[in-house]
Amino acid sequence: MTAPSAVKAALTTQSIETPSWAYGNSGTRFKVFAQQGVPRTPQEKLQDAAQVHRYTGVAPTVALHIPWDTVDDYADLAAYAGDLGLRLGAINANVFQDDDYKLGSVTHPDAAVRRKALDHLLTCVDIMDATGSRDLKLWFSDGTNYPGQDDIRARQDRLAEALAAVYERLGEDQRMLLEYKLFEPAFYTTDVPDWGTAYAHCLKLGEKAQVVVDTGHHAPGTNIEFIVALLLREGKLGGFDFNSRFYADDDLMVGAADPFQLFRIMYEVVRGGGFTSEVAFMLDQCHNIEPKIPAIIRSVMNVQEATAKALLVDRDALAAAQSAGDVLGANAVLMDAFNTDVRPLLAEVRQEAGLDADPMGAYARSGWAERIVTDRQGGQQAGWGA
Ligand code: LRH
Ligand code: MN
Ligand code: MN
Repeated sequence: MTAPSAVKAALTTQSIETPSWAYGNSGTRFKVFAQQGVPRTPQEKLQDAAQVHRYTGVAPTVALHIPWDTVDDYADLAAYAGDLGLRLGAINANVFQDDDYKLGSVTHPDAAVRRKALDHLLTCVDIMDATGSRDLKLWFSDGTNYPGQDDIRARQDRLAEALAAVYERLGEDQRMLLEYKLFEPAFYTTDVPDWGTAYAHCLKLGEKAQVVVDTGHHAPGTNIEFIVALLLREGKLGGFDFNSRFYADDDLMVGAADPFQLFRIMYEVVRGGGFTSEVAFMLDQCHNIEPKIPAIIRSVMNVQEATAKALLVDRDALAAAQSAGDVLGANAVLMDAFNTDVRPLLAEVRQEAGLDADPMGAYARSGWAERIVTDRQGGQQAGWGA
């Protein structure tokens, strides 16, 4: 096993970005269940995010979604975040919630709609300039529902054109992260359905274009850790949208459905040298039926637990077993780390950082949940069906 002190030191360098939309009400196409005390403004979402950071110590940045988090002055919002001990993180563009986008956004057959979508993406880069955000996260719902509906190849050409225009606009220290998703809302073709498509576009664009892996965006059974290993090898893994799923894009708490998969992913991150600020560890989740702030705290802890286990893997012993062709021995090295209870180690890491050993309990005792129920009447929806 790797020495606990080295694991602890590495853990203190990890940060996990929480998404503004996870703090608001959300649901499925069938029903959005309103919860009491949810934020009414982007500022109140930041207040809640500050609670997550306060009790975990590792969630200092918050991703915004535009236009869900529209404000008049983004520099002001960044300053507000700063006062709360936070920074604004990735800017998520939204070109999927306007009637004009029925047949697509940047791949739409009508040039006027494509222009409107591109203008939004460029506005998002303006916002990044104001907030100091490094990353623009691009996910396109674009695709078709019926064979023959549109020209698959032409849509790739339109996509490439828009991506190139956004890439040109990026500043020196800014990046664009291209997110793929197999299906939904398009059910026949999706224009960026998989890592290969995202990778091909990013490769052409250049170093500032990177692929983002949303763990809920694959076909069931896909070996996500393989994708992670490959993208890291190619220097093209920009980050993660973490969540977990049983069926499709369920957006459940990361590590809830399959903690072993999360461990396998984090092991490839550690193995591939991706445990750096170059790989953004972001959550992309919705808490439809559970209280939101504790769910996000739990999610952050789940990522930390998987990371701690991945760091514990005895890589020398693993390499020795692998080169000796010792199949069972190699597997045992990995499983030993996965089966280690890392909760005491993480409790120590927290205490050494001056935090409560038990973030869930500390938050529950803080009274914040009761306070927001009293203070915030008429909470806002996260974005879906708003
Ligand atoms: C698409 C997606 C993408 C969006 C978010 C709200 O399914 O994962 O990241 O920005 O959901
Ligand atoms: Mn996502
Ligand atoms: Mn998704």
